Amino acid sequence: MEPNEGIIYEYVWIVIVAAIVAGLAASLAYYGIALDLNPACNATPIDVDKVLQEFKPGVKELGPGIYQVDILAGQFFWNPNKIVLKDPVRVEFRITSKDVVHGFEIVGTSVNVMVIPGYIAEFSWEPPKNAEGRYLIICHEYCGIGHQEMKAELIIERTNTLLDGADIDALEVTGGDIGKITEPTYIEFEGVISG
Ligand SMILES: [Cu+2]
Repeated sequence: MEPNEGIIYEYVWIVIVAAIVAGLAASLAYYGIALDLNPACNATPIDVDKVLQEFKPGVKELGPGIYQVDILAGQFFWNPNKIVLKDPVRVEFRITSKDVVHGFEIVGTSVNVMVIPGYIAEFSWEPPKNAEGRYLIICHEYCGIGHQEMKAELIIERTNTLLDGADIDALEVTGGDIGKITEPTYIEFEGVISG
């Protein structure tokens, strides 16, 4: 083979590789721009007003030591972001998201649940009897640029009045010292997801 012939083959390969790269880039541009097919990283369009008609974030005491905690998650907050529970025996959580998937975790406990827009995650948690003080709540699903700032706190106060009572067996918490949690169920909001 002549020396020139080798250089021609080099150019041919450069042109072929360049054509493949250009073809891939053009197909990405075509799918993204012309067909509007993009990775599923957009926020779910939620009718937040409709959600808030049914869902009021906050803490309700249902009975002695029994709490219902309704939490709204969003980029990048938990509402409420400070939860105070006195002598909790059982906590009924209801959590929803107004935009993307978040992850609700009470650090150091068994509470770790996905939060999905358009759905209420319902589960209950029996905090361990010795749980007391401040617990950090974080988001454990990457949800955007402010994800690491998505924090809240749970404060468990103990007066021991419940524990001093005769009905101590009723307060027995099983499942280790991180608390017993039920499997979350996801209840769909009717007609809040648009498009
Ligand atoms: Cu997050």
